[in-house]
Amino acid sequence: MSIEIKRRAAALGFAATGIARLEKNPHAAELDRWLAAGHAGTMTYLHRQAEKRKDPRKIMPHARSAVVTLTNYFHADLSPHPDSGKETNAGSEGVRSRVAQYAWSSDYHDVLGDRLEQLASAIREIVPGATTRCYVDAGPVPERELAQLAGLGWIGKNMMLIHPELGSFTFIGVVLTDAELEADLPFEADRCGTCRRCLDACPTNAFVGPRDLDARACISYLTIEHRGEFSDTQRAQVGDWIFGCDVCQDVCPWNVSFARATTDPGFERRPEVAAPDAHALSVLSDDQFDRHYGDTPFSRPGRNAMRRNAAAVLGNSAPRVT
Ligand code: B12
Ligand code: SF4
Ligand code: SF4
Repeated sequence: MSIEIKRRAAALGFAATGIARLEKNPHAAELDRWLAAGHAGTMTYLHRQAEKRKDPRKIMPHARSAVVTLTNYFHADLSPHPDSGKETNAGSEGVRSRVAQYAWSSDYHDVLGDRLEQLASAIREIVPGATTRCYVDAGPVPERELAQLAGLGWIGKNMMLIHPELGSFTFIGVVLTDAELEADLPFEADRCGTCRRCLDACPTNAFVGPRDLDARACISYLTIEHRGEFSDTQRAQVGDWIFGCDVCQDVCPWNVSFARATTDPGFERRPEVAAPDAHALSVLSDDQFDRHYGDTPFSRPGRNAMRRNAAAVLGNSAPRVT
């Protein structure tokens, strides 16, 4: 059954699929410690969901197995290190504004949501009577943990799930089911070794240590999850990132050596999200924003936060008067 499920997942376009038996999260203590340290900032939903993340069997009645998928979204662009002086995505006014690659196409929640539903229906066909539930990003599912348990890769020091042949520019999608499926072996090796490039390259020093990110200082959190205005410190931390941040993945040798451009038609590059004009974005009306970005990841922070981000990037690009 497991082999047939993986075959169907590959036919649907998933780059890799593994199966984990649902058990208590072996890293529940790490999650507790991370939350207690305040590293989740204002993402209070992570506190509310903690019991389910610590024991994913509680997410769905009678759940036994997790079918875990990876989808490659890499666009073959390793943005330069901020100190390298190399320019990227210069908009019409010559202002450099960067967007994390996972957002360069249509909203992955929609694309993968549909694809996971098709996989779920294949599972119900292969295992008659089985029930299923699909998750991508939203929901109380410890996705990276399950991917590691399903043998898909290890958790890097940057906290990303790294697949040994795909790298880390992947989305994780999960189908939970009450079917008893033959599970894969967890990926036990830690292939980071003595490397610490991601920790040293983070522009805001957001890593307290290996696999310990204080989200409050992470540009991804600031530009996507943070609500309200930026403090002066936060505005400066954002630098030229208008949405998300890729630095701790761009420098990872596993991406530099192994990541290959996606050929997935669901994740074709859309210029208006991949390289937005910060000036134009900073003055968009509600209607214009919905028209241009309603079906993209920019809709999560929404118009006001994106205008705030654009204004911060523009401010950071202006010559400083001393
Ligand atoms: C909240 C969140 C964020 C927050 C906090 C990030 C963080 N590091 O926790 C913010 C907004 C900052 C964020 C940023 C990003 N995110 Co995010 N995020 C999430 C979300 C919704 C929950 C993650 C979470 O629970 N964090 C709390 C920490 C403590 O839990 P954890 O990350 O699961 O870590 C577990 C393991 O590390 C394990 N563990 C600890 N020590 C050890 C040691 C070993 C040996 C092992 C095996 C395990 C282990 O214990 C932890 C608890 O179970 C997930 C989706 C989901 N439902 O899981 C997406 C998710 C993790 N994000 C994702 C992405 C793509 C990103 C960004 C790359 C986006 C971007 N380019 O801007 C950045 C990357 C930043 C980074 N380096 O982590 C992807 C990651 C895919 C992948 N291949 O890993 C996910 C899985 C969404 C998806 N479905 O694809 N994100
Ligand atoms: S996403 Fe950027 S800011 Fe966040 S931890 Fe990685 S390098 Fe640092
Ligand atoms: S940059 Fe180095 S330490 Fe960081 S995740 Fe990649 S291999 Fe691991």
